[in-house]
Amino acid sequence: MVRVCVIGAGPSGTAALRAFKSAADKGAQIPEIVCYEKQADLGGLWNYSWRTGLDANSEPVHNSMYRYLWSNGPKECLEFADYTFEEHFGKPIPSYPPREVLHDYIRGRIDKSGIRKWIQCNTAVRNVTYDEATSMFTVVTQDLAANEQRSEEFDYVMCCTGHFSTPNVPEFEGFDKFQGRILHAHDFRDAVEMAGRNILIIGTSYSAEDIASQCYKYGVKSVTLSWRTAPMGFHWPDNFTTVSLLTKVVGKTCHFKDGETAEIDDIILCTGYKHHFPFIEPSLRLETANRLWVDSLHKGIFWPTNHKMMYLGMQDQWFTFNMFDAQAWFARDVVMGKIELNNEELDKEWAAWREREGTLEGDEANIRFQADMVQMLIDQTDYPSFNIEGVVQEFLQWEEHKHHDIMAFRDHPHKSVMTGTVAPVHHTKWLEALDDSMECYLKN
Ligand code: FAD
Ligand code: NA7
Repeated sequence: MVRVCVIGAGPSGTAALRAFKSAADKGAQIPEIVCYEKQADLGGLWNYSWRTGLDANSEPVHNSMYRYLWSNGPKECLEFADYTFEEHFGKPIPSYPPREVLHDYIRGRIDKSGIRKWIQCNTAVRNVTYDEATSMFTVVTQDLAANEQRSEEFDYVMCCTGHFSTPNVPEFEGFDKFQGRILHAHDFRDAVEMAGRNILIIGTSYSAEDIASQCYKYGVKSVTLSWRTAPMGFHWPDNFTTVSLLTKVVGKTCHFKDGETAEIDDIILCTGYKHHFPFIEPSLRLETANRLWVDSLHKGIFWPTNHKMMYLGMQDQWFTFNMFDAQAWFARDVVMGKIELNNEELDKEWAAWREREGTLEGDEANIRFQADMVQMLIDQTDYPSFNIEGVVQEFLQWEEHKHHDIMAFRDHPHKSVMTGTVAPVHHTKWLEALDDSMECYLKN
């Protein structure tokens, strides 16, 4: 029997499992699926851990999410087309759920389809190699509870281990003598500890924007935002200052490229993450920057010289859960022989997407690029078709709300293209909602 190894049970890995189960539900003969997950539960980054550094099994902590994290985009833009929020929660819910609510939603789809049994938790993949002679992969795993290594053979491997977990940590002059705390966003957990402090944030993307907002919500004294390429361009509260790139630190004084200075207690490096797959043999290992059209991968999924090696969810992300689904359904159909891939055409197609990526200017063009990628994939599978242009419109409204008031965009309701429902307005404004438990969020 054909065997498929799925590495990681986050949103991408569980999308792969769901894709195969959906084919089985329609009567297809599916391969044997084995999913290895190093954490104790599924959900990937949405499976919160208070830990930083190493976990209880001495593995690097995967989690990069923080305690009071609420969705940074409307839930209507990530909704599964085959399992809506309304189906899961039994009623419409507001548009920007906290972490715990989204984790529950991810788990709900897997539990409903009865495929948790395919996931082996507490099992870390250590090594993946491919043998040209047998056309098989050997996957070496470590059972972290029993502390035992095992080796198994597979016909296909889907790497779904995410790429927002291994931090990119630059060093600036004087860091070794800084008289405060320096941490990367990956290790940021509780905004309450920043109450009353003067913080410096380096970076201008999602982590910078959201951690700065979190710290404001929980009582930070001041926020200094340092940019390298361009500032974020939002209307920040009065205790925020935007400065150029950090050049050096002397004691607690931070110096910036354009001559500004600031007295800082804590420095938070929101400087992004690395695609890091040390367990994949070098000849099949994805190396790419965080971008919309990643290096090498045909269709954004398949290793160019060996299509049996697949990567899901490796793009920079506007679309998330339903994009992973689109990739998973497509990858499934390649495994099951429903879609054939032609190398020559794929090389040309890859180059055309890369060229288009190079011409993108502004958020709308970026969102539309990823929307077209999702459309290209779902057009060829039986993933429930959904109104992708409708999702783009929700994204554009979200952008407008953010630029109008960065501290209030989460108070707006959005419309689901899956159900047609406009979300209810949450009972408490985001800035005042300090209890982010699922129980509190779901209260009418
Ligand atoms: P992950 O969620 O990272 O899951 C990968 C899984 O692989 C993990 O469970 C991990 O334990 C497992 N794994 C890793 N290595 C191994 C190994 N060697 N062996 C076995 N298992 C392994 N997206 C949104 O849509 N909305 C948001 O609001 C949002 N907020 C975010 C906030 C932060 C701080 C970050 C970092 C990301 C956020 N994202 C958000 C994007 C996020 O990447 C996706 O939502 C999603 O979690 C990606 O799913 P994934 O399965 O590809 O990767
Ligand atoms: P991103 O989106 O990859 O952004 C990384 C940021 O880090 C970006 O603003 C970079 O600036 C900046 N960066 C990287 N290296 C440096 C150095 N050396 N100096 C200064 N600035 C630097 O990562 P995020 O963590 O924000 O977001 C990842 C996910 O987490 C995302 O999907 C969210 O949903 C949450 P640049 O523009 O390149 O100058």
